[in-house]
Amino acid sequence: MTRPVVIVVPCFNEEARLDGEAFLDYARGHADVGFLFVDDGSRDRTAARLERLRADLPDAIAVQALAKNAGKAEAVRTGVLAALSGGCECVGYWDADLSTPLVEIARFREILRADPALLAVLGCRIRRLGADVRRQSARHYLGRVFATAASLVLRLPVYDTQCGAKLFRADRRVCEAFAVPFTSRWAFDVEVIARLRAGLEDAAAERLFYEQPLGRWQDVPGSKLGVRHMLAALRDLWRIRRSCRRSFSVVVGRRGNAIH
Ligand SMILES: Nc1nc2c(ncn2[C@@H]2O[C@H](COP(=O)(O)OP(=O)(O)OP(=O)(O)O)[C@@H](O)[C@H]2O)c(=O)[nH]1
Ligand SMILES: [Mg+2]
Repeated sequence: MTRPVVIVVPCFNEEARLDGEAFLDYARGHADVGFLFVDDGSRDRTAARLERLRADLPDAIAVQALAKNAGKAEAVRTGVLAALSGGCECVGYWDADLSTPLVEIARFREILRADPALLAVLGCRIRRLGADVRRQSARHYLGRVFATAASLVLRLPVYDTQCGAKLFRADRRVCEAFAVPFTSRWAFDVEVIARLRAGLEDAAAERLFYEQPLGRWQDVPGSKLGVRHMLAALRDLWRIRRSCRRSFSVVVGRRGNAIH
């Protein structure tokens, strides 16, 4: 598959949730966008469903299978590296449940196109008038606590690190950010941002990212993430904070004032 925009879709036991027609329709209508599904060691019939999709539209759909369940972070990383080595212009990842509708892909790409300094466009779930963004209250408030902690760790005014829809420019810095396995299984999105901003002054780091408020986002039933995973993500965040302090210290040294 050699389309300029490749969207990696990590799939773990998605047999019941996967809306194959939505992906096929989008790929048929957008000749520049292809999908790379990474089957993350699923134990249901996800593999067969993905193979059928690929056979329907082989020039737009590819499938990569991981022998064992490795978690979303590693599934995404494997897919992103494969897409980058295939020579795409932009690579992104998108949750298989289509909580974020595929129509946002074109908008994300336009934003990257319009500003050559940007490396990444991040979907941003803001409940506001004129947008149809619905999250369960408990998940919303837990998510706000996490996102606020993440923005302090990253020293960036990022509103929503965890949205499962992101698009990156195929750039050397992006290759490097995905080159090494993430230390975090549940907060890897934060780690991607931390790697991209490492060694940069805050103002320079801010120019690499754009958060796009989504027009629509819905909680799709069947999420496999619970409170246990949220706590694990907070623990991961703590670990990322410690490694950030090491990499951000390059900036500290130059400015001569400590960052805490
Ligand atoms: N939970 C989980 N998801 C995985 C894994 N590997 C890949 N994924 C994929 O990661 C994506 C997100 O999973 P979900 O279970 O929808 O997570 P969620 O709780 O809805 O997360 P939000 O949409 O951010 O609220 C889906 O595309 C999954 O198929 C894994 O090992 N565990
Ligand atoms: Mg989901």
